[in-house]
Amino acid sequence: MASHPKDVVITDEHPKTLLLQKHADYIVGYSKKKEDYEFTMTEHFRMSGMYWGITAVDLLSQLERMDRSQIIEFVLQCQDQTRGGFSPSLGHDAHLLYTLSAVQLLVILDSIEEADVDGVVKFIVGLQNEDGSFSGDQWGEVDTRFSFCAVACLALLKRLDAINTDKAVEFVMKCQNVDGGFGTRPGSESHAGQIYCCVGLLSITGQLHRINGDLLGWWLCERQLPSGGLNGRPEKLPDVCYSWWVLASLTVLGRLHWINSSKMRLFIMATQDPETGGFTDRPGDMVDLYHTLFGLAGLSLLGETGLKQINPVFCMPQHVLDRISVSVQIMST
Ligand code: GRG
Repeated sequence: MASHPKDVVITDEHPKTLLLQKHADYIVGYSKKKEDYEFTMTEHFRMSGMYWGITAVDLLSQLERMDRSQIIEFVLQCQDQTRGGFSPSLGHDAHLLYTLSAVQLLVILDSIEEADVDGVVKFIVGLQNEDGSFSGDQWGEVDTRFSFCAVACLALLKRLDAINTDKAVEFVMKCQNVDGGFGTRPGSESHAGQIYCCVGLLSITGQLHRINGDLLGWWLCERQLPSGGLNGRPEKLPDVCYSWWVLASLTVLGRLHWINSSKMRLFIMATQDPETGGFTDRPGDMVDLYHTLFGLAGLSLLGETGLKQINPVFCMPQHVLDRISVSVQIMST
């Protein structure tokens, strides 16, 4: 029996150690099965799927197994020649979500100069609204996720001066709640994913002093359930992806040690599928690339042996950010 109504039970049957080679084989295999049902059904977010896979396989030190030139060619084909942004797949519309994934992929693969960088900057600049917020695309939806995507992209391209960063920060601050967390828009409920985006934006822009680290750190630690897993907001089930959104935020706040890391590690380990490789949201479910990246990335933050170090703001291997000399602010405690 779970000791909490919205929790899962971890048993001795679940994996306890990192099945590193299984995960590398799962990701490399996924990229080769282009006729599969699952591959076809993920076309509408393919660019992000590729970023999840490439980042994960680099954390596992097996990037050389991926077809680098094929990936670069795909990414470049997805840049909208008129708008400048990237679409998730050929024939889809450009969006900030996939523009960040595309820029991350090109930076990881050391080929950003092959893209129309001025076009990307123009696309992002055109999406900033008068109040400092960002729309995701031409259709206008506003979300703090898009603020993060815009600022993270420009930081990677070293073109942050192209937008009004003061206004971008002011908008994010308007999305902060009395519990210390952040939501999608002013007045929206705090959610760990949005918190990651807002904390990341404030880190990139050097504005972390605007956060009450103790209050937000407390809210984030409250996400840990008796199983060791984390949920994204109160009364919700744990999901391994929050081992990224929450642990990365705590890392930036300088409070990662506030979490019970041994229980966290066991929960993440239990979400591995020993047969197929890959990670699931919760023990026993189906694996996918999204949960595989965030399971591995969470373990990397916890210092797991055999994994490369991940950057807590950009969710990219740290060696890549060192290569391009992009650094982030971490709150001192
Ligand atoms: C570079 C890693 C990276 C990200 C780019 C898109 C983005 C920036 C961040 C997304 C942050 C976010 C909102 C994550 C949450 C994703 C998620 C599990 C949403 C599900 O929400 P609900 O309400 O799930 O369906 P819960 O867990 O609350 O039941």
